[in-house]
Amino acid sequence: MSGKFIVFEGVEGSGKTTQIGQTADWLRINTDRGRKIVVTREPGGTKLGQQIRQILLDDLDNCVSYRTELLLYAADRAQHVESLIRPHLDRDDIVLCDRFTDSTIAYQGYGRGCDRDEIDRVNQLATGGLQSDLTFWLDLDVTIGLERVLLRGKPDRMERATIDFHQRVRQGYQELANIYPDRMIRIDADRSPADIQLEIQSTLRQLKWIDTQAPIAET
Ligand code: T5A
Repeated sequence: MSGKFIVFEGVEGSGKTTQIGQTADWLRINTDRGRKIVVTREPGGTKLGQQIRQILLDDLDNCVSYRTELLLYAADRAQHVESLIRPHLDRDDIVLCDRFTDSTIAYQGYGRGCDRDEIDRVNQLATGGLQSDLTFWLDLDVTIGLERVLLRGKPDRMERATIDFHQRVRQGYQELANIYPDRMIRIDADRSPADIQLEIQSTLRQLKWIDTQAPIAET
């Protein structure tokens, strides 16, 4: 396996989707020619995952127990890793993923209070030990993120959780960033999308597997 796996994490509305799109466009121009850039997400990166995503997010009447929720995210991930992420990494592609295992630790662990050892075991089972090469944590005050999400329309099942829940999730990310400073990079997400993108590009330019001659794109 020689590809690279870059994950974007953060609370609701922190701008992950926006930044992944811009990063993919920039990488397509600025990495070695012929290197494929793949954009995917959790939950819902595969056909089966889209059905799991519907159960987890859209069905507001469905009372999902916390342990069931943990296992559904893990089932989505197992399918995603095996059928999409690993095959692309094996082909030397760069995979950009909206959320991965840290989301489970932050949301089901810190947010819901599920047991951390149980989460680690479930994550290990789902990923076979795959970890990101780099994770951008877009850090944002949860109230700002939720306001952005509400402006967009009706909140989903997770977005409807209490502010306390979302604050615990953010705290979870903070603790993960403290524990894994080499793999997890905090990005202040309370700035314009253009400024955030410049910092992401600047970080990627310092990595050996990006063509460092490439200029930072004007955004
Ligand atoms: N989950 C997921 C778990 O509980 N456990 C798990 O293991 C996993 C994998 C996923 C949900 O599942 C949970 C977490 C989530 O609750 P989702 O719909 O994929 O659901 O939710 P998010 O990943 O949070 O995606 P969102 O689309 O809600 O947020 P993004 O992608 O972070 O933000 P984005 O880019 O869509 O932007 C949101 C809005 O803000 C604007 C955008 O234009 C958009 O309108 N915006 C900005 N506005 C001002 N300044 C900026 N810098 C902005 N950047 C974007």
